[in-house]
Amino acid sequence: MEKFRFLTSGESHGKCLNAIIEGLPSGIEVDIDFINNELKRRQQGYGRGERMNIESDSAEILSGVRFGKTIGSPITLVIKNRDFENWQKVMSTSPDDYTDDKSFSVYRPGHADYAGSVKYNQKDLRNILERSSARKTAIEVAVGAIAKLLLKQLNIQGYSEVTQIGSACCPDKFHQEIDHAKENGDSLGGKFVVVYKNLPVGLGSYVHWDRGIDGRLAQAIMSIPAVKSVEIGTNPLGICGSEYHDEFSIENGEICRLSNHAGGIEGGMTNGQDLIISAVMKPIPTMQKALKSVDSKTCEASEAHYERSDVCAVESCSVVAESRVAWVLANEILLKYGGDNIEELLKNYHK
Ligand code: EPS
Repeated sequence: MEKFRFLTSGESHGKCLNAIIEGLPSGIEVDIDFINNELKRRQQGYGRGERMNIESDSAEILSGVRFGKTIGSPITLVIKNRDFENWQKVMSTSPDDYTDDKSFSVYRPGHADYAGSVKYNQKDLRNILERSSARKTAIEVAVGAIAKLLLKQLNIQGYSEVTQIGSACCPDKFHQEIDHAKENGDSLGGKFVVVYKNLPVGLGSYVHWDRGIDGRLAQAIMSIPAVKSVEIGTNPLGICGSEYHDEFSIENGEICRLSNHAGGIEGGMTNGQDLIISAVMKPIPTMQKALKSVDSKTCEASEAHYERSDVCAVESCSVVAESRVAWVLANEILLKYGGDNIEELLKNYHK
């Protein structure tokens, strides 16, 4: 069920990225500096490629906000791709501008190239790369920033942290690990954790499979490009039940827990503890080191296509995941408490 919904559009080297959001209450304060700071956070992180020196993402709000507050109508967001200036001909929408400059036909293992080209019957793999690129996560973070602004009104806030890069589990070693991969023309993945605090009890439900908030969160994070696994709370493998499950106690008349292995979710519902989700990102599939591949035009063996890319983007990915969790939480809050305006939502929430 969706209350808060949106669509995005835009290609990596196209003119811009766009979003239309619908279903947010009126009266939410929209702080454009906060949105742009989130965009800046997503662009940071050691191991990002040259593209990040070209882009300096900022969002423009085209509708749905007046004098700094939502007015209940659909919100339109746009982020311009600065790099478009260098790709105008290549990304033109007009048949008169046809060029095969920047076209490629050798699949990159691990990317969407192969399945995407079969599915959409495209000979030029550029047509697959452009939308499958993680560039689109920029506009998703702008949408997430607005969801975060709604959550902030309820004093719900989150953060994320990178916990592993390649084989290094200690931040002191992260840069070294990335430098090493870069020297070898290779790429690296890693792991991160997202935490949200001060959630109410009972977001999501156990009554039907598609209403569990754990499933919804897993879908939202798993579909970030390159994410391969999502985990909620402590990985329970090898831990017996008596050690894993979070025992209850009473302190000053309040029901408390002695641990939080469940990561704040039991039976598909938030239980009032901190929400803790971690995810693993695979190494980026575009890399200088030549992987074995096939040229889709000649059907002959070839080295995989390479173009400018990042060496490691785990830090960015963690910011994207924070945003996606914010969408899911905002939707669940609106489903549970309702409200067409912020006053109504706050009244229902604090009842
Ligand atoms: C990406 C390839 C690189 C990344 C890009 C994702 O872009 P380019 O091909 O232009 O060098 O920098 O990420 C972004 C542009 C971004 O804003 O995060 C890919 O193929 O997924």
